[in-house]
Amino acid sequence: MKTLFVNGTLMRGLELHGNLAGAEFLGEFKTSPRYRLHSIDDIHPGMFETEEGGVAVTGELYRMDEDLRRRVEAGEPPHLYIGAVSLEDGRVVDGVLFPKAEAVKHPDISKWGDWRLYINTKHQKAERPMKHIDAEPYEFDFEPSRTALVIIDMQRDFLEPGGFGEMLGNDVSHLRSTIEPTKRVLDAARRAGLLVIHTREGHAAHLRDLQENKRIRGRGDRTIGDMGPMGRILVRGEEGHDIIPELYPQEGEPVIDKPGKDAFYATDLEHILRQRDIRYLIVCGVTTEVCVHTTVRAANDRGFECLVVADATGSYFPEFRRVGLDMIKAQGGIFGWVADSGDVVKAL
Ligand code: C5J
Repeated sequence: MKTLFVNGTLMRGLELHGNLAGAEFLGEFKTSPRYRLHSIDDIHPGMFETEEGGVAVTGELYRMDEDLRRRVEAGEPPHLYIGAVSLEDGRVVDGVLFPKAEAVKHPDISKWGDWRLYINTKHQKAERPMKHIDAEPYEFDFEPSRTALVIIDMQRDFLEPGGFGEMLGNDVSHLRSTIEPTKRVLDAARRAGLLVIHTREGHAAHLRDLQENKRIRGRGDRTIGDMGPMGRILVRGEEGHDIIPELYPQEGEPVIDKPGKDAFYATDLEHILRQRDIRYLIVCGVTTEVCVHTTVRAANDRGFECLVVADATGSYFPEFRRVGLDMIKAQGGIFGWVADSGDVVKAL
């Protein structure tokens, strides 16, 4: 089933909506005020996204099956831009918009007769070209607008000299070599407008979200919640728990605080991805065989197509990194794809 937003209200039952016959009316909705109505005396309202100003556009939401949606779209004018549209209730849906450039060329869109705006969850191939990354076991095809970069646990305690990881006797240089490639992928993703998500492994200060098995595992002198070299170990808000400065999240980039290895477990990661209709994940981070692997496996079972960036993931045990990557791409990509950062950046 697809959800479709029809620009303009109170049109139900009118001839204008003939091709919506059979769709289920869900109610009236408004866009967040970032759109400008483009119309001649508001008789034929269309809209395009604006940088500033703009208004909330009211419309009706319909649910329909794939066949009906195809029929509705077949009846629409060509050259419509498909892009993300924000609704007032916080959802972002993909939409068919009147492109600004076209709006300038065609000040009178009434030449298209009973033109109207649809916002729906369908993606028009011509307007959303697939991109390709040279990857293993074979080319990774993805739609940039449905792709998120997920950077796993690039936290000070894991990566920095003097942190918890090093305190346990690990050689952090194996993880630090991933910083530069990850930064290049991050910069490219930001430039390409991808959704960027960061995760951090850790627990609330009260530790009520810390499973006992995790707390006692390893039988070390110090464990999660105890004082470590950079504050309480793996506790949110402590210095060591935070993301390294080189890859620090920008405003608006979700940071997922996860109590487990799997970034989907006890977090709103899946909700955030579904809300943006994300289907493809480009994954960087540490450590390859623990949080990266666990998250990629969980994502794969949820239907996401995952590509792990080989030189942007690391382990304290280089052998585990190598085998971890082999396991992802084995058997025709049983968990996903593997590519180098250079190829990812080139494609983005
Ligand atoms: C992560 C860990 N992030 N190795 N954690 O992999 O405990």
